[in-house]
Amino acid sequence: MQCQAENQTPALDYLALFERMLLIRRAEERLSRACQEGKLPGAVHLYIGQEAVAVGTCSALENRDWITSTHRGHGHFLAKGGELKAMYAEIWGKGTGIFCGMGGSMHVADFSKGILGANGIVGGGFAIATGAAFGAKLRGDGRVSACFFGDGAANQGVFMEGMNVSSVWKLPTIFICENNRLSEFTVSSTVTGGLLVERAKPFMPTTVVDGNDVLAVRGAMDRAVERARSGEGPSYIECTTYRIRGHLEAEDAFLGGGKYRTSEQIEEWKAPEKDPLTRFQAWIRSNGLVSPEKLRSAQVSVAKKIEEAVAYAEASPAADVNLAPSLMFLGQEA
Ligand SMILES: Cc1ncc(C[n+]2csc(CCOP(=O)(O)OP(=O)(O)O)c2C)c(N)n1
Repeated sequence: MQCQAENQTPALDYLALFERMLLIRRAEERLSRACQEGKLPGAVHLYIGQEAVAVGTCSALENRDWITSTHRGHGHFLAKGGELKAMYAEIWGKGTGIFCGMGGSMHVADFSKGILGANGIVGGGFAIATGAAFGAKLRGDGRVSACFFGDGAANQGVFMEGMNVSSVWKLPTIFICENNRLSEFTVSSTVTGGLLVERAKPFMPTTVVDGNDVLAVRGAMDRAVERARSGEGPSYIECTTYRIRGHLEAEDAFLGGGKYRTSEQIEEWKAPEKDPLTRFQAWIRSNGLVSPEKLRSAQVSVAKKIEEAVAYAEASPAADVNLAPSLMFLGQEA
């Protein structure tokens, strides 16, 4: 399978795109290992197989732009410039984590990078992203607000509310559906009527792209960002992709031997011509866009970064449980 290079910004940094996808992949493989070793205090939902969506979209955004994420949020966090060490420490439940270790995997956020947060509430990002877009519109600051959500989340009513408000007020919201065909332990087509893209069409321009092709995603995002910044309003981008890992690590314990997909299907999506990372690497190599040496040194530097972050998380002090009540009442003291 080829990567789509049409409508691309000439100045695209292919190595940076590759490195960021690689960082997300390797960081999550390491999380999987840590989970199997019993080192993580909470659940992790891995993003492996969907990296091209986070990187293709976030690479088109500026630091000041907003994103809202999902329960499967590590890729979004890292793609938008979140710090790996702070994310790992959070997932390890340590005081040096981005939320002092009190939130875990489903609450990684960094407002200074425009990351409004992962979210354990399926569909929780629709209203937050729309609100951030409304704020940008009121201030006229030119910021864009990108909302990641899964095909399962598209069955939440607030999806329609977010699209409606974004449409009538011409808000700079970009709805990014990661259609990985699965919703927890359910095949989405068994619980979803019609095509998701049809739900967005009455409100805004829509596009369905190959979500495992980082350049196709980037091209669609560039057009949506341009439209949002110029005040024309929202866009909907549906990225077709596939989740390689289970809904969450330790899925087998939940399923108790039950199955909701075949191993052949997983293997099919892991194939080099479908996998977003190996496919993009093959494409940049065969087109002579990045030298094999640079690709090798990217592998080395990413591996080093990950081990440093693991060491940092493991050496950090545990979260201070006394923070729990003060965080809870923080908003009520004012
Ligand atoms: C409001 C709400 N309902 C149900 C759940 C349980 N739940 C967690 S993830 C999930 C499936 C989400 O599917 P999708 O939006 O397609 O995201 P994906 O897991 O495929 O990334 C469900 C039903 C939840 N966390 N929040």
